[in-house]
Amino acid sequence: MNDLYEECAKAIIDLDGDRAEELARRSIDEERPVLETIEKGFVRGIREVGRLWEEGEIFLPELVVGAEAMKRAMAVLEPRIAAGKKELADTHRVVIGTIQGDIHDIGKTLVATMLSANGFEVHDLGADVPIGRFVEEAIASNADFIAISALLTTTMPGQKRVVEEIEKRAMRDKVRVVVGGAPCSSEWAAEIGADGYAGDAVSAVNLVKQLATAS
Ligand code: B1M
Repeated sequence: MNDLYEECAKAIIDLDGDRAEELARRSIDEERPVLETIEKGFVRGIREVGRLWEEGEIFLPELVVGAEAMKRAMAVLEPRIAAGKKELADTHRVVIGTIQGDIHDIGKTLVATMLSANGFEVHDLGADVPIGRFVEEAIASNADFIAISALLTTTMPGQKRVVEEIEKRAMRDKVRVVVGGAPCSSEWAAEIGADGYAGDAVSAVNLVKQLATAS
């Protein structure tokens, strides 16, 4: 494992936001690939913090501080994800958010940044987004995709309710729903009638591109 990425992971595990931010800047100075720094460094760190919390080795306030350190690093790195050509934005708009009851927004924001960098017009509603808000924004922005993140098994059913809501409003032919987040899967997407599932930000871009081309 690359030493810098190891240090990035360690900064998060040490709950050290100053260090995380400093290492994020160093990775830019060293011209490291941004996504690689995020995935191989910081994401590994926050997942380890999650594991430590799950096993009772740290407490919730520490998990919160770890997430804050992670967000500081992401704030430095995300603007560096190269902006792509905007030609897809003329035809494809994506409404994205984390489902109601769920405040996990680090992964969702990375997916939103990647979609934007790949030319989609992205309407990011943030976290804890009510079911109806996804649909209202899709109507207002004339979006053809709704991307819904859920990190909790307890909030996943909200993704199904969004699908039901667009069916109820007779919008199913116009809007594709894609889902993601750690507890989701292709099987879950099929079960709730969504159009696809992506396990990470790169796959999310590929999925939306593939569905956009197929339409
Ligand atoms: Co929470 N949390 N958390 N948490 N937290 C998890 C999810 C958990 C797995 C930890 C654990 O037990 N090991 C667990 C869920 C268990 C379950 O449901 N089965 C959990 C829990 C239980 C909770 C609380 C209930 C704890 C409590 O209060 N008792 C609480 C819930 C709050 C709420 O939402 N109502 C809670 C709170 C928090 C913090 C606030 C402290 C913080 C979130 C801060 C924030 O996001 N602003 C936090 C964190 C940081 C985590 C872990 C450690 C890390 C999540 C993360 O940011 N990962 C997490 C453990 C884990 O995931 N291993 C955990 C990094 C991020 C880049 O990855 O989010 O997976 P990820 O996103 C990926 C992919 O999933 C995918 O692409 C992204 C980039 O590659 N993806 C999509 C995501 N969304 C997509 C949408 C798409 C496509 C792909 O659309 C098409």
